[in-house]
Amino acid sequence: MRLKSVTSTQDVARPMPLGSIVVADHQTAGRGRLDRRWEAPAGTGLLVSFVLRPNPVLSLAAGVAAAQACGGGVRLKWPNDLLLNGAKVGGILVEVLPATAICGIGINLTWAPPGGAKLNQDRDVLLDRLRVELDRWASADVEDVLSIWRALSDTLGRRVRVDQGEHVIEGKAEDIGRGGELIVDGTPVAFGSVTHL
Ligand code: BT5
Repeated sequence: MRLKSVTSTQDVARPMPLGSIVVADHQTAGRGRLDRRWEAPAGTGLLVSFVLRPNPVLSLAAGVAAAQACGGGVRLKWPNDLLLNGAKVGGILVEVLPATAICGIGINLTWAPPGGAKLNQDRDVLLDRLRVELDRWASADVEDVLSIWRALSDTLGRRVRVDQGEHVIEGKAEDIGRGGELIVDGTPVAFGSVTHL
């Protein structure tokens, strides 16, 4: 389904059946995680939500799919950012419902906020590639998702700060665990905002 303006493609996709795809030119209330905003002037980015089967590593699988679809050196920052030359070019938001998971992907094409990056690719060509990659990675074996995620990661091997609100964890990002958690100095970290130090 292609729409001009919506609150969020996530809201439109929510009641839809498995396999549905919602694309919009503009969102009046595009969102990130934790009530953060996803900003994009009309027609400047790919804003899409896919209705998929719930899967514990869906957010990582979607990151892998998006990085593969974008090509050209796009890398992954844990847990859900797409980076181009170290700057954020896109993000993933997975919202889990009882029977489905709504996987939202936003990628900057012709505009980026200050400090962000843009991809300068055609939206429909990118969307076609993304559908193919997401089909593949959303149903792939967990170990395959993790191993390609590791290869595409810009986070592993670096010193990081993970801000969890109440706690801040600093250390070396050593690996990613089977549930998608980041292993920092031997300790699994399940959530938080990461700064690469
Ligand atoms: C994300 O959240 O990165 C997930 C973004 C998902 C957006 C898609 S668009 C289609 C679907 N419909 C929606 O409503 N959402 C999804 P998070 O990690 O919380 O990052 C949000 C933060 O990224 C913001 O607080 C800003 O600092 C920054 N940001 C906002 N817009 C950006 C943009 N266009 N490019 C780069 N950074 C941005």
